[in-house]
Amino acid sequence: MSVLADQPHRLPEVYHAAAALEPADSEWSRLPRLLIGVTGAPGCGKSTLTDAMVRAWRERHPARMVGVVAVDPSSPFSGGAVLGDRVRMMRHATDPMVFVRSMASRGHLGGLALGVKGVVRVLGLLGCDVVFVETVGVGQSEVEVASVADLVMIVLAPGQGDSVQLLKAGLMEVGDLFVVNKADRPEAARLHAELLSMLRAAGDAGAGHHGVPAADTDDDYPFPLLTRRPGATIEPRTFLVSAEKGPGVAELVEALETVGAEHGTVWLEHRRRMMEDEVREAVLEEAGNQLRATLRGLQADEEPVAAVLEGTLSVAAAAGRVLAETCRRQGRQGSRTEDGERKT
Ligand SMILES: Nc1nc2c(ncn2[C@@H]2O[C@H](COP(=O)(O)OP(=O)(O)OP(=O)(O)O)[C@@H](O)[C@H]2O)c(=O)[nH]1
Ligand SMILES: [Mg+2]
Repeated sequence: MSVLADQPHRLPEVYHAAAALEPADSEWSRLPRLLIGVTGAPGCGKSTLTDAMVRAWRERHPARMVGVVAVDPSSPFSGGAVLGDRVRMMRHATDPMVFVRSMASRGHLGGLALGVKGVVRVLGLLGCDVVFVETVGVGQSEVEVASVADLVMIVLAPGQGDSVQLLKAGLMEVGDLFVVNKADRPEAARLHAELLSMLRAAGDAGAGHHGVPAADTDDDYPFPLLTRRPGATIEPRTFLVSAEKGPGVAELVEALETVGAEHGTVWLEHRRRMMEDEVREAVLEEAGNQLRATLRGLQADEEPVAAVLEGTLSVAAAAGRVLAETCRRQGRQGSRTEDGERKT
């Protein structure tokens, strides 16, 4: 308790330690009940759709809180989206049951995934029932969004390249819910039909072969097997909606709710694994920071660098000494902290 009270800056450490020590009753199980990643090409309507889903969710459950994490790409090409997102989300600005948090990223989630996880957890602790994480689908981000969400929603819209390109981008493996948006446009129905037949064909080809890499497909077959990302829990489903005009949104939200109710327990297991990964990442990062701090203090004429230069110590042995020195310093620091805690 004293760490929490006296050293608030150490809160993240306390968080990680609690997750590692008490997995049966810790924060990973208090994450939002539904954690949905929303991704897709720039301009396909992710923000408009998220906004519509938030509204529909609030109407269904007036007493439940909703969170939105909008990962804003800071790329000059889509920089304008930042303001657009904020303006659209302003609709919920006066709704005390909706929390919106924007985060900047340079084109993809990358190292930001850790930050997104943290924000999602805080939203869960605040009591958000459902959290939507919106990321622009460029390159790897749709794969990365799967590492922070239970369900990955891929948004498509007519006029954004054909669906064959979609397959090449590897989206098929990642998506759980494929939403063709802008249904009010005439080309949307064709895109939806195409997508459906591709999913069916890929599913037929892949039946009984889940997990087989796409490279194992029959060369004559135009579509790769429908392999799924690790952790995928449902068979992919498609939807045709108009985020702006409304049709289809209620059905989509209904499906989210049904899937959430059916898969909640499976997701808990998935979340536990995500949390374990997070602890591992955090430990490695912290160890790296401490080792770098030790290295910064080393001069070229000091041990063990000098010994390596003189040829009396191997590089590997020098690395071992730096590690030992780091542990020694940490030990000293640790005992000081404990003394401090005992005194309080
Ligand atoms: N016709 C039509 N236009 C839509 C629909 N949904 C969104 N749009 C329009 O599509 C444009 C992009 O919408 P956004 O919601 O900003 O798309 P986004 O995917 O969040 O865009 P980025 O965040 O920049 O990647 C806007 O001009 C919207 O008004 C729809 O259902 N029908
Ligand atoms: Mg957007």
